[in-house]
Amino acid sequence: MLLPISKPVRAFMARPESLFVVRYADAVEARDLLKQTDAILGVIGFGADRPDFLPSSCPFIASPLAPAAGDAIFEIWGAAAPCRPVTVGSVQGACNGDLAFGGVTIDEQGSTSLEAAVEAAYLDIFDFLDATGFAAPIRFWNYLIGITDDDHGLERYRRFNIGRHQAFMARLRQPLPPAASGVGGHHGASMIYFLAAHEPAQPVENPRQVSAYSYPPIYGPRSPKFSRASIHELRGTRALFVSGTASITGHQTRHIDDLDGQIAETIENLRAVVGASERAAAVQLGDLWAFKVYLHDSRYRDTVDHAIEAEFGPGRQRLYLRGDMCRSELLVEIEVFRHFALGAKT
Ligand code: 3EB
Repeated sequence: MLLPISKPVRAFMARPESLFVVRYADAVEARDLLKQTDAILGVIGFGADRPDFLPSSCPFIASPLAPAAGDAIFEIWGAAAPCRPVTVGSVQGACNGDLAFGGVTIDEQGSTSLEAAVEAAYLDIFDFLDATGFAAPIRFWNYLIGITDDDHGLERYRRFNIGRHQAFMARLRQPLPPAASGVGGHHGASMIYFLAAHEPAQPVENPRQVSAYSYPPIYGPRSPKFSRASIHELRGTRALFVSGTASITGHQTRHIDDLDGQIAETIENLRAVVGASERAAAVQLGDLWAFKVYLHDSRYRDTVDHAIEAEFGPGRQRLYLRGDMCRSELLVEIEVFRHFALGAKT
């Protein structure tokens, strides 16, 4: 599938090639895609356990979130170069020369508290990164069961933030955390998955929002450690990860009980952080946009879809998931990955 292209052809190509891509595929498409390539970093299942068509060497992790409608969806991270599987402790992943992927289940049964379980999971991730030589996480996804549930007087998301903070303080070897999403689900176990590189991604903030890592303590004893966006740059190609983005300005939730207001504010925030990212990146960012949307209620799907299409144009990949936001007043959260296509297919 990924034939090398000659140097002169490369020089005339208008757009760079990507080092990695994402595909949101149903089971039929996923089976087909996986037949075509051995360059898979990892697969995440939404509403699905590990599918039988997945080669045993391919990392897979089941998400607690399910699609907002329809059958199972697989999030497939493909790479420009073949990947080898690697397991370090509780973290299962894969890597090639440029990138690593990993996934870990948060072991609450084996821990005294959620924060201890989250800290242990993140410490395992840092062990994986040390063992594989990938110093820099560039994107995290955190999916938690019962994210806004009370646990002995402290909300589970707030306990999650304590555990993440502890591990980042001890082991994160860069001044600012990368982009992330933190969303609640209802199936199976809480989990974290991530992408990593050899050099940190460039962090970008949203001028309309207080940095999450500087949120005041009204949102919990430890702030959420993530940047609003990460720009990953390597050998002339740049990808953009926009964190989960919602109807928050400053640090406050806006448009409570107003879906249209929240969608408009969220899109305004996306526009602002994408604009800041384009200014921060000296060269072009990926022209393929993949949207992942978390919905408090699956019935919001068409409304949000029309808004995304009106703002960003048709033909963009979109994955709609039923998810609980980390503030119960938030009805919708949207993340984006912008990338280029993999090398020319002939
Ligand atoms: C917010 O802006 C919404 O805890 O990793 C978005 C993205 C949110 C990531 C996280 C939380 C996280 O605060 C919530």
